[in-house]
Amino acid sequence: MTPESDPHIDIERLLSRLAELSEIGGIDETTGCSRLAFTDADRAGRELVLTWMRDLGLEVTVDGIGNVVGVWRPDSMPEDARDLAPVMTGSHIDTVATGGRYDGNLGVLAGIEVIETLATEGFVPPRPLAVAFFSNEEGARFAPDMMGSLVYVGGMGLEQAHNTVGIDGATVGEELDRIGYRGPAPCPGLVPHAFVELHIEQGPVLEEAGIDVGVVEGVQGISWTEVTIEGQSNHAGTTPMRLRHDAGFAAASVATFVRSLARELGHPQVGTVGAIDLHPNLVNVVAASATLTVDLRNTDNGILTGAEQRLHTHLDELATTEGVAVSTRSLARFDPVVFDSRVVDLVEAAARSLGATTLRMPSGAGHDAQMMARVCPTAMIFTPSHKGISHNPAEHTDPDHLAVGADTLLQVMLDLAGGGWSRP
Ligand code: HGY
Ligand code: MN
Ligand code: MN
Repeated sequence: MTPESDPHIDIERLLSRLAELSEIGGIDETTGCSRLAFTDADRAGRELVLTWMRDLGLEVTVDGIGNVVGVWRPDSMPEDARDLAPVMTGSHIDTVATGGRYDGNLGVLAGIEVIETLATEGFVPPRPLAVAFFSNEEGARFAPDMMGSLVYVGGMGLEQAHNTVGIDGATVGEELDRIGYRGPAPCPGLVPHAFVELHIEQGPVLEEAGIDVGVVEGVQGISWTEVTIEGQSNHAGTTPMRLRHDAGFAAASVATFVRSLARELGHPQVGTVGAIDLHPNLVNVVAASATLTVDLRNTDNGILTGAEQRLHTHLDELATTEGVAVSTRSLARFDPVVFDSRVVDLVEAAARSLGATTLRMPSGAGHDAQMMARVCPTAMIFTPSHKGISHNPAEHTDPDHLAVGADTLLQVMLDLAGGGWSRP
């Protein structure tokens, strides 16, 4: 059931907040921003979004890893409804170092916008609504990704999360204390009645197909591995090729192997070597050591597992042929996730009721929704990404697509909350 009139979000207010938030950690001459998890920029972004949540009258809680949940229980909500599990939306406001203004931020600000629209128009939901931002979704500074929502659903213990050491040597616990976000709310957190996340697609599918809204049926599997290669530093000019144990060459060979493996397995397999650190990283020294990361993903867990095994076989062969020592550490491993078909159907119906074209699809990127799916009925809504660009300051989505995505979110939240809406 939906209320007598169909409310619509205020796109100008949403655009204005997206712009204002993206100025925190803003990247010069772009619309992008850099707010790695638990940095000062992340703290500043949190403060701004919390201000919007509190101004809206949400009951805000902060948990032991800094996840923030704002629950809307309007004063006129009947007593027996106030303690019902909320319909929750949300995403993340931490970004990668070359972040765009929409990745994660859209889902959080659209959630605030939906509640503000309903509150302004005097709607009283039959159960509470909530909007959350989860800590460290990107995992770029502290692996794994989706760490905050993983802790929220009980998939990782708080102590293990707090002891996680980042790429710069700091720990999550130290940084949470430094920015003042080790909160008192318990983990695992409040289990919602249902969860729905609005997010940009971050790929080319919707725009190439000319589709307005992605109806996300699930998330592909993710495998992150840190590879450490110990060779022997030596003189670049005097050391014959036959005597080298070159960690730099070995690292480069892993990168080319990952690319050829992805090509051989074919779509949707993807493989990325995103970080390579050489030591001593000098022009005239054969590299002594290398540390690199390998990101493998596939919608099919069997193929993904096979790709991981092929990687390890390549590393073993490399150790023998190059005479280097190779060690690995898993940074993240999440199986593919299938969303609740009832919520997926609601997303499709809601978008179409607004006149949007829709396409059912998997998510290539990881999202907090894949963790929330462990505890409640969950699905996602995608909006197109211009030229499929993301994790890049040039990330862009047209306002019309943002508006229909947010209105779809509003409609799905109305539907998930069930009938019995009232207006005093
Ligand atoms: O890595 C991901 O898919 C997400 O951006 N955390
Ligand atoms: Mn994201
Ligand atoms: Mn991201």
